[in-house]
Amino acid sequence: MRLGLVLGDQLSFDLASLAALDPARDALLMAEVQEEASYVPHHPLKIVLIFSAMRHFAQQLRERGWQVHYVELDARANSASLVGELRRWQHALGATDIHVTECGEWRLEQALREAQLPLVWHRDTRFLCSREAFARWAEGRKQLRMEHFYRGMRKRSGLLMEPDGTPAGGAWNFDGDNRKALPKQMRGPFPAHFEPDEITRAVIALVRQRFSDHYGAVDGFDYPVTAAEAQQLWQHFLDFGLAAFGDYQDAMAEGEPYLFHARISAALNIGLLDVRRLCDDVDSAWREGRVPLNAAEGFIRQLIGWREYVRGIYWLRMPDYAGLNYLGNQRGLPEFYWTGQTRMRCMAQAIGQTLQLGYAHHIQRLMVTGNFALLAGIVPREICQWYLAVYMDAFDWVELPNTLGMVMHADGGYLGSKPYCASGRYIQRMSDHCKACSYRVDRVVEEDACPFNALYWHFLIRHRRLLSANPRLALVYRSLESMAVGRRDAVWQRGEALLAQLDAGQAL
Ligand code: DLZ
Repeated sequence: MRLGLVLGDQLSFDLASLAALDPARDALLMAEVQEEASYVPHHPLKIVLIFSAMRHFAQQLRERGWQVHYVELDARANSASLVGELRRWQHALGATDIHVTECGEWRLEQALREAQLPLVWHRDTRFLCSREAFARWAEGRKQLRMEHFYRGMRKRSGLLMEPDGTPAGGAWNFDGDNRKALPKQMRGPFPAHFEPDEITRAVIALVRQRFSDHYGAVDGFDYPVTAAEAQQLWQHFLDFGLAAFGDYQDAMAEGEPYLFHARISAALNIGLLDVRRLCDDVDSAWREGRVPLNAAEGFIRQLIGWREYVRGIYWLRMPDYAGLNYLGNQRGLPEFYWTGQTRMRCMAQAIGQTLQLGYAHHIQRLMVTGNFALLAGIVPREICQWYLAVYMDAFDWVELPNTLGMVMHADGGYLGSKPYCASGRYIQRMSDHCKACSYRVDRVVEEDACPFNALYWHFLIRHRRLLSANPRLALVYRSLESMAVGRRDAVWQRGEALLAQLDAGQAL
């Protein structure tokens, strides 16, 4: 007989390895293992999501006639690793072949490939662009720009395209419309909430008992754990979120963790939703006049642009990519990333909601917690591990290029054409945090000045040699040059003092 492995982020009935097997003759293995749950200290909510969704999926596979060997974390013989479980079950069942679908993470795929098991590999067809197709696209190109990749994906898929082959609305990108601050009194739609059932409640008890040393709350779990529930979450977004998603996708507001964001990335990344169906739904919503084009285009760009592009880069460049540190950063991750205890209001809010919900949206990740790590010169590996641990949707293939490349510029601009460094002014423009902050965003060098301001200039000064020739930074380097020498020294000194505080283990 043959055995199929279904991983915790492969919970789709159309998984390629399932299609290759026969429920009448073959068996499946699913295993909750300590190694996967602790190679970084995953947020307890993320472990609940994965174990509960795995248990629900195993039940549904059995209902469809599959023989599923499901190993719970507490099972007596659990060997604590996926390789160990595969060995154990191959032996027990006398399996001749083990069918697996490409892993999301290089780490696990490497461990499986080195394990000397009779593996039969299948492509992960849940992505629109295979690893091979991306490598072909990348070959011979001087620069890999997301925008070029995205245009190709639009043409290939026909999404938001006119019959004559031009992009809908005459442009590929409506980003200019998508940077509005949230008007006062405006609130996002009420979030869709999924009450834990008996299976999820049992998993919550297990996680509470076994992972109490991981950062983050376990209470309040309300995520979808089946494809049907994930579909409800998606429909909720189509009905109430998508129309305003474009306009306010970069906005941040106190007490509004989700705003008009879909919150579907975790369900999508573990296989409960299908990217093609999501894109078709958004395309239809625009064609039927239910949502404006800037919202539809902004959303589809995230899915067939960024998401597929970062996965392509990951598989093209791993494992070397993970070790890059272009800016030579040496500072450890400040303790307040794990506690949220900082007087910087935007950071406290973004980290606080992350610890509470395992969620922050892309601008909080890029321009608040990410921007601070960039400006403060945090070792890329440390901040990457933090993102991988704390977010419900984080898997290495998506988190590493986003954090190491886009946030930290540690790949020297391979993925993004410039570092996304910004002062407190950006955060002030896009949020209401600064009004409630104990620092003053309109000051730079004083004791009570927003730390982002001096750190921004300090970053530009200390990396002048590497960054000043970048045409996208020409304007900021010109304003640095035009700063009076005395002022520049004061800004540098304030930056030095802030970094010294971090080095002394003090929160800002
Ligand atoms: C993230 C995760 C966790 C927490 N636990 C498990 C597990 O116990 N069993 C499993 O099959 N998968 C788990 N996962 C997802 C894997 O880490 C993921 O499949 C790999 O990172 C490869 O993409």
